[in-house]
Amino acid sequence: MGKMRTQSAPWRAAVVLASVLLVGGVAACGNSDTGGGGTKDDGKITMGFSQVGAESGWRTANTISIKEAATAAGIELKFDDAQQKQENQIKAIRNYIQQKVDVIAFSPVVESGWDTVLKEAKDAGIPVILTDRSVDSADKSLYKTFLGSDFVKEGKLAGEWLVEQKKGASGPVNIVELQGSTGAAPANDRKKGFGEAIAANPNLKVIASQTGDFTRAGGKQVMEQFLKANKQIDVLFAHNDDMGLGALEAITAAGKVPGKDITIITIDAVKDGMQALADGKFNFIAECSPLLGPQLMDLAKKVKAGQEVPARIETEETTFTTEQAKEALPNRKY
Ligand code: GYE
Repeated sequence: MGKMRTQSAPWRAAVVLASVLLVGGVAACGNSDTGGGGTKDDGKITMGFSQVGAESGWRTANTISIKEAATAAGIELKFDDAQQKQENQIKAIRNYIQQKVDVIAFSPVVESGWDTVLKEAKDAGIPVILTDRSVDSADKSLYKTFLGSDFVKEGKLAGEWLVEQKKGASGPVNIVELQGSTGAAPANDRKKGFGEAIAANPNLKVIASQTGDFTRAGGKQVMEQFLKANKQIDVLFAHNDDMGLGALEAITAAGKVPGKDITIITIDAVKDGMQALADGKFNFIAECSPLLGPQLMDLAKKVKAGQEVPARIETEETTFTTEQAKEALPNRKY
């Protein structure tokens, strides 16, 4: 089916018609059902995907990756942007259940409160794949697999780098933290990992920690407050690049030099973040890859075919210093 994309329009119509007739014939023989929850038997997989929103550069790259990979895999994608609201995601998932899609995939905006709707999907026989973020449901049978990063590890890598940088510090090192969206797995986990790592040096103290909602505007606004309320800020740990980029504006406006007066550590490594790191405005980034599309489509095909998939698939990631960012930037795709 994937090859059809290269056909010209009249040809495409003819091929579609031919395949409808063909599939109709196969369906009449009653052997075209490959499992999954959908009742359609045209052989084509339909995926309903509920995205968090468009809050960051990471999210934009993730959405592009998913849409491109669906096209490449010949999977029909129904896509919904939840604008960072759980209620919108629940609504989208219920729509997908009603439409009897073959697979539902989503990136949960927050960790909690999914059991009811996931149970509805399960009862309808529609498999669910979690991508990017997980849920805290105790019942693991509510979803087939979770594809995404280890956020605790990302926070830990950020903290460990700081511990190493400040190992000679004799006095207190004042850290402010820009958290991701309240209740989101990457916000909870990055905070945890970072906190655990910096506990190695009692001089390192988080003096203020607040959500900036993973957005540039949020990062800027909260950093302004931090700067007003705290005389001495030595380090900023932002849970993503976008909040760090927003904070740069607040820091510069306050007459401080980012990357020098205040050490800045972020997570993601999207292009704008990597540029700031290469320019010496950021000092360290722990990578979080948004390019989950191809793996997700692969999993959807396996799940639909009734194959076993691992319960957890972790994204491979690295970290970047200024020197490493300079090297990596020219080939950075997103
Ligand atoms: O780090 C942030 C985005 O869930 C890993 O969400 C994702 C996070 C990412 O808004 O930039």
